[in-house]
Order: sequence, then C-alpha cells, then structure tokens
Amino acid sequence: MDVNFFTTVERMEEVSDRLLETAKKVGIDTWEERKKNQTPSCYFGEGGVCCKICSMGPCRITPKAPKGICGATADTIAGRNYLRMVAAGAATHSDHGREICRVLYNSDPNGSYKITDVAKLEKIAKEWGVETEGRDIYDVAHEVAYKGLMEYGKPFGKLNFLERANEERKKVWEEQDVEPGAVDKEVVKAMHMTHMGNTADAEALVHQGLRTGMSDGWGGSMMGTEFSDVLFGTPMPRDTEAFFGVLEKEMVNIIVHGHDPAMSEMIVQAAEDRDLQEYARSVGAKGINVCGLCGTANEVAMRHGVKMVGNFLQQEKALLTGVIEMMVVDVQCIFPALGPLSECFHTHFITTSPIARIPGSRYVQFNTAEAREQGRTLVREAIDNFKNRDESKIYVPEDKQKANVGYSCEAIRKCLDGVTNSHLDERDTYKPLIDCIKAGVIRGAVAMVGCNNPKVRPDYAHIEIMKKLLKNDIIIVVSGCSAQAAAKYGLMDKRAKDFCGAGLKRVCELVGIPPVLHMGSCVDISRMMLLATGIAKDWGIDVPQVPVVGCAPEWMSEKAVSIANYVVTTGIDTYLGVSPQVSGSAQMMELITEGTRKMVGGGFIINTNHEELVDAMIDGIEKKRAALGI
Ligand code: WCC
Repeated sequence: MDVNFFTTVERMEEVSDRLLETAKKVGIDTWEERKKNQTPSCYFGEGGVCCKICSMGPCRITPKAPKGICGATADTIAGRNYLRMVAAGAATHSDHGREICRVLYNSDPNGSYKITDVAKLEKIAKEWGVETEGRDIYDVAHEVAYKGLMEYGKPFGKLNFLERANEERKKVWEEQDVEPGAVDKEVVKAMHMTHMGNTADAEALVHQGLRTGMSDGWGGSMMGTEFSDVLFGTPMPRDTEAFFGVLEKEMVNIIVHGHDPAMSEMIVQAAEDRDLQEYARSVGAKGINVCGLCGTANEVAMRHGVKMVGNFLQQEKALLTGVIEMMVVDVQCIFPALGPLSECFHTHFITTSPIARIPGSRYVQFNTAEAREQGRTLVREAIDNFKNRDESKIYVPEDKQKANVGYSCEAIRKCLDGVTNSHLDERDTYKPLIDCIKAGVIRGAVAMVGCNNPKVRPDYAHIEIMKKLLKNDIIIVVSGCSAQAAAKYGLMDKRAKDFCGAGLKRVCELVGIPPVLHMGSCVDISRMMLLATGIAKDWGIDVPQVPVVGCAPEWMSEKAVSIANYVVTTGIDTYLGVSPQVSGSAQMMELITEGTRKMVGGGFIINTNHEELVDAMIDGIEKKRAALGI
C-alpha cells in the first residue's frame, strides 16, 4: 500500500482494535482492560491529598479529617507530593543526561563511540572555558564531559548552561532565587524538604519545584541533548515514515524503545553492517528493519531517518503484530506489561540498563567499551529468531504516513538562512521568523509536547489541537510522543501545509518545511528553551513577551511535571490537558497557575476540554501580540 496522505484518529483506533483481537486470542491483557479495572481512580490520589511519607498514616484529607496526624494540611500534603513528582522527573531526565556525559567521557576514535559534531563540541568547550587550541578533539571531549559530570555534584555555583539565557531572564532567575546549583543537589534538596517534619509551606515547595525543574531543563536535559548531538550528530531535516505500516512482514523487525540514544545507535549501526544484512538474507528475510518507539524513536528518526512505529500507548500493540523478532529497551516509559506480553510471542524482550530491570526480559547490560559488539550480537540474535514466528498470530496494519523530521535549532536557523537575502553576517538568526511574527503572517508558535494518557482519547487532543493551531497561522514545534502523534497523522508531511491558514501556508512553501517541526524527544525540550531564548534575544525582548506557549494535552509522566516547571520558569505559559494531582488544595492550584506567573512570568493553564484549551492558547498568543503592539 502506498503511503496515505493523512489519516483519522478513527482509523488509528480501528487498527488498534484489530490488534486487540490478537491480545484476546493469545489471552493477554492490555492497558485498555487494565484502565477499566482501575476506574474510578482514587479520589485522594487524584487530588494529591493522600500522605504516606511516614508510617503514622497513610493520612487522607476529607472535610471531616482536614489534617494529617502531624497536622499537615491539604496544601502541605499536595505540595509535598507535587514536589516529589518534580524531583523524580528531574532525576530521570538528568540521569539520562549523566549517562550521555559518561559516554562522551569514554569516547574514543577507535572505540564504539566517536565524536561526530566537532563544531558543537568546540562551541560548548568555548562556553565552558575549555581550551581547544592545538588540542586533540578527544582530549577536549573528555574535559568537557568531566565538567559536565561535575555539574551534577559541584558544591558551589550555579549551572553552566544558565549563561545561555537572555539577560532579562537571568535577572529574574537571580531575583527569584530559582537558579539551580548542582543537579543532584536540587533533587536531594527536594526530597529532604518533603521528608516528614520539614517544609509545610506550599509556596516554598512550589518554589523548589521551579529550581529542581530548572536543574533538569537547563542542566541534565540540556547536557543530554547537546552531548548526544556531539556524539551522534546534530539533527538536520530528513524524511521518514510513521505508524504500524513501517513494520515489514518479510524483514527481521527490531524495535528500539526507551530514551537513551547510546544503546539504540549501536543497534542502528549494527543493522547497517553488510555481513549482518547478508546473514539476514541467508535466513530468508529481505533485510533488517530497525524501528523506534517512544523517545528513542525520536532520537534515531532525527539522526538516521529510522521509522517510527508509534508512541507511548502503542508499545503493546507493536508486539501484538507478531512480527517483532526483538524489542531492545533502555530506560523510561517502558511498560512492565511487555514482559508477559512478549512471552506470548516469539519476541525476544531485551533490557539493557540497570535502571530498568523488568521481569520477563533478558538483561544484557550495555557498556561503552563493548557496545558496538553488543549491538551486533543482539542483531544477530534477532535474525536467528526470524524463523520462530507463529503465522497464526500475525497481523500487520498497512497504514503509515510520511514525515519530515530533524529540526534542531541549528536546522531551523539554516532553513531560515536559505530564504533571506540578508548579508552573511546577518545570517544564523531567527530574524526572518521574527519578521513573519511581527507582520502577523505567523501569529505565534506553540511547543506541543508530552505523552499519551488513557484519561484522554489517545492522540485525539494532540491532533485536534494541532489542526486548529495551524488553521490559525500558529506554527508548531513538537517533541516526544506528541511528535509521533503528528507523524502518524501526517502533520509532519510537507503537504500538511494544506491544514494551515494562508500566512503559515505561504511560509511553509517558501521555506520548504512542514508546519509541524520535529525537535526530538522529551529531553530535547531543552532545544525548545534555546529556541525561545534565541527568538527573545534576536527580538530584544524577554521570553514571556514572545508569542510562544507550551502545551501538553495528554501528559502522564513525572518527567512532564519537571519539564512543565522549567518551561514556566523560562517564562513560557504551559497549557495542560490533564490536571496535576493537586486539585485537593486550592492554594496549590492557585500557586501553579497564578503564583508562578507572578514569580517568573509563566504559569499553568489547565483545562481537560481540548477545544477550550486550544482556544485559550490562541487567546494567550493574541494577548501577547497585543501587548507588543503587533
Ligand atoms: Ni516522553 Fe511521555 Fe512519550 Fe515517555 S516518551 S510517554 S515521557 S512524551
């Protein structure tokens, strides 16, 4: 079947329903069934007013019992639970970033991991005061990586990358005392503050949430993104495809899933080795087809054009196709359900990180020294498994869409350079984009991010919101599972310009871009912070003034709570389609919506009705325009 031009959420659901029939046939549960079993969800958990941080309780707040045994109020309890979510999210992203620092530290011209983007490494070295003149590039890499690792535990000072912010932001951060010190320190401090008998003041808890989130966005995540680019290449636009139809019945299918590109890069490279491709043909397959899921899909799609099977809530469905010889995972967003599910098929389920050990998987701990060979061994094993498929369990949907991916900040500026007649020294700026916004050809931009969540009809909010924004001449940058929703639907196909208003359509035609620009995985939301900062600098205004907002309509993970905190601290309003679990405290609701805006210029706007959410966003963008007099 040819690649379709656009699909519908209804069609995506038909495909999912067909795969659920296979689940029934093999006798395994999926998230749909488990969600039903978990409904209604716990009232106290939803409101954030169940406290189990000591063993006097658990204490649950009701009108009859308005305080915990220690006297903690709903505000205290919801505030502590919220800060713990931020801390867990920041720890998760930042530990991913730490792993990338370690890979860079172990980079070796004769080893598994080499330097790809020398210019980016030299730029970071210069920013961090590392000498590059006359030095071997690997010596520079090791010193930069060491400094990166020290960002996690340095006893004094603030994070290096904060220097990248515009002057107005830096001033606000200093005044509000939200400049993070070492990443680990902020996470530990959040955990210490929320231990029994410490901070009870909700405002102080929210304040530490901002600092902790910042240690992720301008620390761990930013290092994860930047050093991944140094190691594996800064993404540039390239074509790929998305949705179940990217799986090939006649090929050996390997899915990489998780987040850390260090592992998936090795699988992708191994699958390109000629001897392994020949081996695959020798067992009767037409070749090796590596596809991505979740965050990892974004990493390998942006750098290699690897095809994307789908997003978070499709991980079980991917295995239900019956043609996956191997699923290799690293860290984060991996359902434990994949263990028993893979046992219903011939699929080898391989875990590779001590951070994510899962029953029903086989554990192969990746290490930098042997990673290239480990990748080859796994690919060979997947090939050997090709013969073990059970024909009676196979159903591979044919649906897929084209997508143009890989819009790093560097790629966006390069595209803009291509359409300006400006002098060379005026290039490499966002000025052409700013001119379009000032002229009203583009009204503004929205960063669409985040997961799927069974509380929301999967992908529906992502797609309906994007379509309305495009119609209103609002350009979109996407990351994470929002990106895959857009890709599956066809919104990252350049032909999606037909969804846009006249102004945005014209810009897409002129620049040769799709209206939804793929910026990467969730860690890469740090790219979006740099994009907003770059626009603010080139415009000569502060970030909260730029007609740019963030939106996570279907978020579910603790990482998303951390992200939302650094996004608002960067001065960007964030629109949420799922409420954070603090609704049991009026003070907490006020603090995260209005309180933070008073402190740092950005706050949450929460609305579980996606139609109202997108209207609020458009209204927010228009208000920013009016304030600028444009
Ligand atoms: Ni990022 Fe959310 Fe996807 Fe996982 S991969 S599900 S955190 S958006």
